[in-house]
Amino acid sequence: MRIIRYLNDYSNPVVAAVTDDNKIYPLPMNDFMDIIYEAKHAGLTPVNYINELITGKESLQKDLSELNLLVPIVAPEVWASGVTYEKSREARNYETTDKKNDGETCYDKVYNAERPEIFLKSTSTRTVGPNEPVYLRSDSNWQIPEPELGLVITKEGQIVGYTIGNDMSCRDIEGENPLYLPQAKIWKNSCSIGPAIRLSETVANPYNFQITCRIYRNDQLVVEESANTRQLKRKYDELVSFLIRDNKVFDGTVLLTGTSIVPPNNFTLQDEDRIEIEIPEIGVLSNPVKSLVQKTVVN
Ligand code: DO4
Ligand code: MG
Repeated sequence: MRIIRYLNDYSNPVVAAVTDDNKIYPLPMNDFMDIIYEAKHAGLTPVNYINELITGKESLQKDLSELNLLVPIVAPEVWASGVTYEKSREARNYETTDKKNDGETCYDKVYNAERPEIFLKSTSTRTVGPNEPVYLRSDSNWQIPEPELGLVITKEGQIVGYTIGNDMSCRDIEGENPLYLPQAKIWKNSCSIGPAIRLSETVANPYNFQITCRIYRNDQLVVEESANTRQLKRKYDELVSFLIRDNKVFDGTVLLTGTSIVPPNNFTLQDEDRIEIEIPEIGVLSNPVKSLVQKTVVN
């Protein structure tokens, strides 16, 4: 079972459950976390609670593709893990100019260290949902999407759902100096999540999500790559435990788990590209790409 948010015909946000046969049931809650709170209060699992609510109810007479989908949760903060896959370590080592002749880079070290790399990726005002544009920074010439599994957690660190995240990244800015990480990772619309949250109790093995990224330019497929969460070096609970340690974390925080998909090194995103990230159990997160460089109009 998945949870979505969409805008109804009166432009009001609605939270809804999507059952395994793709039927959509609007729910009487304003927020994903309300489902978790109310199910707990009723002594039921979220799925059993929703099933009680929707039994005998009419489903929406619409297909998912007809809905104006929103971020599935207005996450106060999105955090991200880095260099959790071998592929990411290779890509970071390729782009960094901070090379060591005689030993490990900071990326080799963090890949092998007990403490993972965890960084603040986004806040609700910088995070967009399905079909909203992700932006390109005006001061970078090497920008890529990072397709990642996102964990939706409570403030105690319980994983209550899984979503898809795009950790938009500037390889040249981070490659110039690892201390530029916040600028390489955070700007307007540099993070997207969605299109749904898959309730964790409905996932048999979260270390077997197949993630596929497709990038289209002028409607032509220019990049298509896949990876699987079984390649992850860390455990989800391990990443969460470092995030919540001595930290104030909000209910509904999203923690991205790192990328194992990196487009070819000569690839950079362009204005009007379209990025699709698919995890079959969750859906397809699709975002157009818009440049923040002002176009000069020549008369
Ligand atoms: O070290 C920089 C961040 C790497 C990252 O975002 C990832 O591995 O997904
Ligand atoms: Mg990343």
